[in-house]
Amino acid sequence: MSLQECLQKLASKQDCRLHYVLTAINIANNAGNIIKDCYHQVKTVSTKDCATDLVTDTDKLVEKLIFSSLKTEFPSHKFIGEESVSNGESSELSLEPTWIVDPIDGTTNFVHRNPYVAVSIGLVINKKSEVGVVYAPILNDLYVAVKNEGAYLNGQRLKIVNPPSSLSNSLIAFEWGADRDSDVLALKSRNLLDIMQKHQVRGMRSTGSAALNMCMVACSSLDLYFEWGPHCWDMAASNLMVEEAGGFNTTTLGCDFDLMGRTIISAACKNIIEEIVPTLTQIPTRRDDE
Ligand code: LIP
Repeated sequence: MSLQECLQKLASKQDCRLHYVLTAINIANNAGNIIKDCYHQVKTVSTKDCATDLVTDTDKLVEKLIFSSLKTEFPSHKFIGEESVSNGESSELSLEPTWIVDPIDGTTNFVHRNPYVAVSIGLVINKKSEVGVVYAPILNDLYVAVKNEGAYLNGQRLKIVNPPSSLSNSLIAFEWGADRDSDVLALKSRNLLDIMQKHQVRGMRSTGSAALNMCMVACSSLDLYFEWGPHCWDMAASNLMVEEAGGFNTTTLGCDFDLMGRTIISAACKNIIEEIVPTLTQIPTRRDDE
C-alpha cells in the first residue's frame, strides 16, 4: 500500500486522523521550505543549556509558524515544542491530543550546512503517537506514519526485511548529544568502546539527528540507534515510523519505549536489543516530565 492508498483508506473510513496527517504534511512542507531558504544563509546562533547546545533564529521562527498553523486548525489540542519548552513552557504530557514538535532536529548540522536536518511533527493521544511526520528538506525525504496504517518514505511503504542476525552483522548509530561534562563523555566513550570490542559491529554512525536516525532504522539504512538524552520532540514522530515499519523501540534498559524518558534504543529486531542492553553502562538522564 502506498501513502496515497493509506490516505484514501482513512478517507473512506472517515477517520479523523486524515485531517491530522494532511495538516501535518502541509505544515512540514512549509517549514521545510523555510529551512531550505535559510540553509546557506548566515545564521543568528545562540546557546541554551551549554555552549554546544545551539539554537538559531530559524528554529524559533519555524516553531512559531508551525504552532500558529496547528493552533488555528486544532485550537483544543495541546502543544509541546523544543523552543517553547526552552523558553519556560511546560513539557507536561497529558492524555489530551498533543502536538509535539522539533522545528529543526539537527540544529548543529543546520548551522554547519550539514544536510542531516529535519522538521519533526508528532501527534500524541493518550500518551501514544498516532501520527508522525518527519521532513528532511535538504535530503528531500518525507517520512509519514499513522498508527496501525503503516510508515511511508516519499509515498512508498516502509517494511523492515531481513534484519541482522546479530550486532556483528549490524550498522548502528549513536549520538554524543550536547553535554560536554567529562564524566558523561567518559561514560559514553566507554559504552562505544565496549560495544565495538564485544560485538564487533560493522560500523557506528552519528548523524546529529535522533529523528533521522530512527527514520533510518525504519527504512533499513540503520539496524540500531541508541542514545541517552533525546527529548520527546526528537522522538514523538519517528518512534511511530520505526514501529509501523516493523521495528522496535525500547529504553536503554530494554524496557517499553518511554517518550518522556530521554533514553532510546530503536532497532530492526529484538535480538540485537537483547544483545546490546547487557553491554551498556547506564547514564543518568533527567526526564522531560520531571
Ligand atoms: C538533537 C538530537 C540529537 C542529540 C543532539 C540534539 P536538536 O536535537 O536530535 O539526538 O544528540 O544533541 O539534541 O537539538 O538538534 O533539535
